[in-house]
Amino acid sequence: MRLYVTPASPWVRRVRVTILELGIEDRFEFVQTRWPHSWGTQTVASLAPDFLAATPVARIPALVAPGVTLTDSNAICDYLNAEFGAFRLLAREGTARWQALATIAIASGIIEAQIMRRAELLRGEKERSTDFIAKMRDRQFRCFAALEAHLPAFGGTFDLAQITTAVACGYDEWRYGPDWRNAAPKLAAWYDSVADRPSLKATAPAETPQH
Ligand SMILES: N[C@@H](CCC(=O)N[C@@H](CS)C(=O)NCC(=O)O)C(=O)O
Repeated sequence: MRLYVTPASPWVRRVRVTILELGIEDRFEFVQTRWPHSWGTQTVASLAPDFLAATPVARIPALVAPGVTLTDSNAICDYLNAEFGAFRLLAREGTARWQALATIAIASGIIEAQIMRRAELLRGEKERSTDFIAKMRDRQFRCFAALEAHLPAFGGTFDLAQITTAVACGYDEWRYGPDWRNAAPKLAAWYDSVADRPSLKATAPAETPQH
């Protein structure tokens, strides 16, 4: 299978952590993508043809697997969990599934806000909207605080709900610093308790190579 990646993307990271937690990394070719800083507001003309053939959405992650090509980390994680994980990282049905999806939706809301804020920050100082940046930061902190109520439901398996939550925490720490911890001190303590997992260590965020 071929997975299009970059180490800066939290959406990619949740897929890469899922792959490592399932122990199936030897089945993948990881293809590094390159993005100019203008990606947030302009069509990137230099994307490789094989990447565009895999995903007309032109976003990472994208997975080319036997018989199916998937764009979007949710679909990819769903696929990996079903095909290679026997539903170990996300229940196939029932209350456990809906509880996990409730957590994933909030953690994903954080990641969306983080990326939109990043795209806005990459615009010139005169073009960027400080209101929009503040709105995204408020959303991040509100969702981090809300996730504290989900902690009691976290079980012994580092599943997709925990993976997505940890990735959201890790991205905020890397890109925006430790402020998120003030919004959610109990969540920060949980994050510190899982941050040394090999799957998280091996996928620590780093800047995307540019053209
Ligand atoms: N909902 C998608 C979001 C993917 C996404 O936005 N990826 C970003 C990188 S973090 C991207 O490729 N952005 C390029 C662009 O928007 O042009 C997912 O879960 O995979």
